[in-house]
Amino acid sequence: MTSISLPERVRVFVVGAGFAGLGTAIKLDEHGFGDFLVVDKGQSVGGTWRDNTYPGAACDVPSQLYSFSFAPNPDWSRSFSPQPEIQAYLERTAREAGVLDRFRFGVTVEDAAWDEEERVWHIGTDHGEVLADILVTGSGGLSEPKLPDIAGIDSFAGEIFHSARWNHDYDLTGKRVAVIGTGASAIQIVPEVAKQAAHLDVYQRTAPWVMPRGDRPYKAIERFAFRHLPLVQKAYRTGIYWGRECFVPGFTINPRLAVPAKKLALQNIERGISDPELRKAVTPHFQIGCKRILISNDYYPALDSDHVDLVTDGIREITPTGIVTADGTVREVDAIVVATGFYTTEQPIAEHVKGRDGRTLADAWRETGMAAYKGTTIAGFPNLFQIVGPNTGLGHSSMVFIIESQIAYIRSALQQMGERGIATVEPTQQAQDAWNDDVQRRMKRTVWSTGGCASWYIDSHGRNTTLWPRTTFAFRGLLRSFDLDQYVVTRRTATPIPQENVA
Ligand code: N01
Repeated sequence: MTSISLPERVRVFVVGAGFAGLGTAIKLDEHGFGDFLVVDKGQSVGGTWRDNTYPGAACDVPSQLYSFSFAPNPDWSRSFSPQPEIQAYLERTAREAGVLDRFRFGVTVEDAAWDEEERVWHIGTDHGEVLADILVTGSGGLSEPKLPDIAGIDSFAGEIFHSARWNHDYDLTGKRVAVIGTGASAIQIVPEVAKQAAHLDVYQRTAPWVMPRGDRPYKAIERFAFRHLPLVQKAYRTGIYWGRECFVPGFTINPRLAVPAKKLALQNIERGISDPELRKAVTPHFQIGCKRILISNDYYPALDSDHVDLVTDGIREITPTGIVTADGTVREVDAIVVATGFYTTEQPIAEHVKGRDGRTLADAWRETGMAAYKGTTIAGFPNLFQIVGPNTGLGHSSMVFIIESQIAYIRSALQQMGERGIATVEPTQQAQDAWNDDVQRRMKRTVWSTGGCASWYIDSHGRNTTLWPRTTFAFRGLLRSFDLDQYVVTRRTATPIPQENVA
């Protein structure tokens, strides 16, 4: 173990140094709450953008929306940013904000338990324990790779790795490669691997909808304007933001509004693929929007290449040398890229966070699935704030907008706690239930529920506990300031404050 020193106690402990943890640190610092610690098991800021380094990794949300509102990036080279640019942006933003002295990298949080008597979080890490009044988790909804439960997967003797744990030491040039999965990661990976591999098999379980990617390099004049005329960049961002919000009714109210998108996606198939059989095999059988809509100009042409095969028969097993499909066909390969996604509805961190009565978040969610108040705070877990918590995900716009809304809510909570001498806040069960009832009521008519697909948005109870079923500005409005009247609070003297006294 290297000698990383952690403070014994901090006011705010933040888990994760991605957009969520970094944004929290910057905003807390700016508002005078400098007594915080951010830890991350990785070696730098960046989170998912640090971990996903696969060839072709890029953002499918426009660059202009994929930055903090308070730290615009004039250096984007394209309208959709490649991963290295996003990572560089996050590293630079962290440096310039002057907060990195309170970050510790290479530190893994092992557990966190609320001590009701002392009213403090005991956070166990692989570098010792830290006490904190407030615990903020920014560990991400897409951080734990999910390996498929395929018979014999452990017996494969060639090279095998997950898309989020790319082995850059392994050269795919001239190899026989299999990619399992056809989600957002796979469709970025396939065209790049196809350029290198001698042969590529793409294992598709469900054909996704793939729209054209309106990506282009920024012109010199645009880049000049972004650097020297900040209002121009702001206007770009605002225009893109509102354009994207116009998609929301197509997801949440009437999927027929998405017909033009479907037409574009069908044209994308026709343009990219010449073989009628292959066109049929990649045409989805569910409503567009039910699963995340993907964007690519080179995925279909890659599939159409002579040395690339799309395999649609289910996988029966993996042997030491290849993959066997349900029809008994054996395809030998040197390497397998597993692009099968992440744990989303059963977040691994939930097993490690223990609330007031010693129950973990996973225990609290076992019966009902993930649930929180405003996607951020959870009954039974005082002074816990979860960024990108239940029902905060988006299909149409930037998660950075959601993250900033949650950070504003947390900051407002800290401010009110300080001003009113409050030691702990915890949402009432009633407030949490009412919030989730409303979310689930709205969810019923969305394309995610009615579109005829199985997706990672839906948990084992059949509930969509990942996505936000309204506009992002509605979310922001609801989290604008901390609504103390929906919380059980205790004063620093340990005497509960009657609700009528805190509103
Ligand atoms: O993962 P996924 P991902 N046998 O879960 C298939 C974000 N992201 O890493 O559709 C065979 O979407 C599975 O098949 P099916 C984005 O939010 C963002 O691609 O379930 N196949 C599917 O095809 C995205 O949604 C960017 O039938 C199996 C694939 O694996 C999220 O990350 C870029 C299987 C998994 O797709 C996750 O994307 C990339 C099995 N046993 C990703 N198990 C941005 O640009 C699963 N599959 C912002």
